[in-house]
Order: sequence, then C-alpha cells, then structure tokens
Amino acid sequence: MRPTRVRDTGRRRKRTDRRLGEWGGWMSSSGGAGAVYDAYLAALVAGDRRRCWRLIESVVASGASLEVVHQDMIQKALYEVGDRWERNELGVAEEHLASHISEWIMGLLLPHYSPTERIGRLAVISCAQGERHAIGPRMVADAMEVRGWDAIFLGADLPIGDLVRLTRVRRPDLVGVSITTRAQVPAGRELAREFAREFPDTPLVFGGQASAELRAQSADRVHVCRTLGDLAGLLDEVERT
Ligand code: B12
Repeated sequence: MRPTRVRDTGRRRKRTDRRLGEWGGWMSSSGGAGAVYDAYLAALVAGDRRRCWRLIESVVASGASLEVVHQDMIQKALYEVGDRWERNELGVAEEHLASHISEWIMGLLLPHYSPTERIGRLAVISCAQGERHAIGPRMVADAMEVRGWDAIFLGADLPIGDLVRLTRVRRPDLVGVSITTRAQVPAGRELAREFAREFPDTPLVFGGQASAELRAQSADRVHVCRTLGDLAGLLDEVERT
C-alpha cells in the first residue's frame, strides 16, 4: 500500500548545500576542499577504503549536502578513474576496487542524510537492459530518498519485461532509467515504446552519460534528464500533482 502523502515541511530544503570550494572555516583548518578531494582520490586508487571513509566523514561533518558529497567527491573521483583506465594508467582491478569502495561508502553515507518524514511518493530506479553502470542511478535513488520519496533501486542490467512487470505491480509515481553506454540506447528506446503503450500517465525519465542520445519522443511523459540537477524540476512538478 502507498504511504499517505505528507506535506513537505521545508525542513529538508534548508539543509546546508555549500559546494566544496566554499567551505571557508573548514578549508583553512584542513588545507582546503581540493586537498581533501586529492587525498580521497589517492586513497581510492590505492584501494584504501577506510581512509576514503574517514575523508568522506570529514566532508559530511563540515555540513556538505549529500549532493555535494556524491558529485564533488565520489562521482568526480570515479570519472577520473575512468579517464585513467582509458589511458591505460589504471587496470581493470583498480577500477573494480574503486567501484566497490564507492558503493560501500554510499551505503555508510545515506543514514547521515535520510529525513524521517516521507512525502508519499514512490519511484522505481533502474539501469537499462544491458547497462552495468549502477552507481549513478543508485545516487539518484538515494537523493530521492533524502527528498522524502520512497525509491526502489533495482541495480544493473534489468530486462525490459521485468521493469514493466514491476511497474504494473507497484504503480510508482515515476520510473527512472540509467543509460551510460551507447550500446544500451536501443534498449532504452524499446522500453520507452512499452511504457507509452502500457503506462502513458507514468513519467519515465532517462538519465546518465549516454541518455542524451536517446531521442525518446514516443510519448509526452518520457523525459531525458541527463543529470540529477535536471531532474529536480520534474520532481517538483510530480510532487504538485
Ligand atoms: C566503474 C565503471 C565501470 C564498472 C561499473 C560498476 C558498477 N557497479 O557500476 C564496470 C566494470 C561494470 C564497467 C563496465 C564497462 N565500462 Co565502465 N566505467 C566505470 C567508470 C570508471 C565509473 C562509472 C561511475 O560510476 N561513474 C560515477 C557516476 C556517479 O556517474 P554517472 O553514472 O554519470 O551518474 C550521474 C549522472 O550521469 C546522472 N545519472 C545517472 N543515471 C541516471 C538516471 C536518471 C534517471 C537520472 C535523472 C540521472 C542519472 O546522475 C548521476 C549522479 O550525478 C566510468 C567512468 C565515468 N566517466 O563514469 C567508466 C565508463 C562509463 N565505462 C566505460 C566503458 C567503455 C565500459 C565497458 C564497455 C568496458 C568493457 N570493455 O567492458 C563496460 C560496459 C559494461 C556495460 N554493458 O554497461 C566508458 C564508457 C564510454 C562510452 N561513452 O560508452 C567509461 C566512460 C570509461 C571511459 N572513460 O572510457 N564500468
């Protein structure tokens, strides 16, 4: 059963949301946000997950929002790991370890931010069929939890038919699907067609690094929000209805 919708008190919107570079007092006492990021990246590449967590904890303690920790630390470091992997400066083992540490940290991080009040909205967040990059959509699901939504996160590579079946059963207010690699764009298009036919009133949102390639114009309720920031306006709209 769906939870009853509760009005937003505005409390969670007041959460401090300073970018890393703006943390005045903390910066002067610790050598700066850039230094913490550099130390985090070095620990991530070295596979030192405890040091990674201590650094993230210091950022949390300084009042950064979940969005800042996600994007300015975890995401930024993973993009750098990807670039180094592409240049053959890091191997697949280091990249796998960096992914694992990032996921472990995200699990520790969420309880520091989850609001107690729920707003009675349900989202289903998944990777497209064939898509194995699951950290980005997990960030989306976690961010929605912090916003007060209930977010069901389904992880990597979900077959189209299974997402359709779950949507039929759970009747979410929004479905978000992540596409990082171009090879998965056709699966995204097929999913959009299925949704247009079966769930014309359920917003279907595509995001992720290759989502802009998806020209999902088959239905008015299909959206492409490349980043989490792009999604905020749509969530405001869904929450008003
Ligand atoms: C870790 C990683 C992997 C891991 C993933 C493990 C895991 N548990 O997720 C594994 C080993 C599985 C992997 C495999 C591959 N990878 Co890889 N991988 C990466 C790496 C280093 C990090 C990915 C990541 O987590 N990024 C951090 C997250 C937080 O960022 P994000 O995904 O962009 O998410 C943000 C936004 O995009 C957005 N968003 C994401 N999803 C959604 C959804 C919605 C609804 C919304 C609104 C927003 C949204 O919000 C998120 C938060 O801000 C990237 C480098 C990179 N640039 O990302 C390469 C990268 C993505 N991989 C790449 C490649 C080539 C591959 C492989 C093809 C390699 C191979 N030959 O096997 C396979 C493909 C597998 C597949 N079928 O999907 C390339 C992709 C190039 C391209 N343009 O296609 C990259 C860019 C590396 C590079 N520099 O070349 N990879």
